Amino acid sequence: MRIDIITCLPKLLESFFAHSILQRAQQGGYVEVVVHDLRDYTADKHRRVDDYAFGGGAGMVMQIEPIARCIRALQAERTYDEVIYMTPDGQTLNQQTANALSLRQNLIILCGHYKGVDERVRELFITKEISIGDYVLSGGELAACVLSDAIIRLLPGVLNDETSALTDSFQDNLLAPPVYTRPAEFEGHRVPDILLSGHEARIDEWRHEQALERTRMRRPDLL
Ligand code: 6GU
Repeated sequence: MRIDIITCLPKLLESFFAHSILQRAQQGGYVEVVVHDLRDYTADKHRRVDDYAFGGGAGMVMQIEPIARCIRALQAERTYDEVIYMTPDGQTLNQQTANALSLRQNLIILCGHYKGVDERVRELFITKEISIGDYVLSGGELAACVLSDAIIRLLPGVLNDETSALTDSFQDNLLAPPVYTRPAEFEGHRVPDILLSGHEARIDEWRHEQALERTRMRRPDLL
């Protein structure tokens, strides 16, 4: 998989992808993440990417030309399955969307800023608009990191234990069950006996019950 991210804040994204699982996923060849500085695609000598809104009103709008130039340069090199725009008025991200996108080959992610992009960008280039929740961030960069992380960790081979993404919260619309590690007792608080019993089938059953119970208590909307 290849993910191209278009942003006015490339350094912010580069530092995110230079760590942990995301770094290993790239080093292992499971994903190639390429960050593009939108300012490299301006014709303007001041490298401006935004301008005042037609009709007035507060806030700057991201211009179409640099975005068009960047997306077209990428599309001349390869075919993209989706051109995603990160925006609070997009479809709210969930595990199902992350699963579907993890099966794609090439993705472009455009990070919005200021008052958003010129509407014609959406009409001409964007195939999918994604939000990460009902609150407003100052830019789409953090949202692009969230989306990329959710996708990349699903790629086969990226996680050490291949089954671990399958037992995530949300993967079967249930929250994850509680987990424990050593010591078996901490200041009188013991790990549930069943987990020390060695009965694999009963442990699986216990975990499923706990996941159901936790979902019922915390997120009944998922059931
Ligand atoms: Cl994708 N962008 C911004 N700026 N704010 C958000 C968001 C995206 N998702 C939730 N809030």
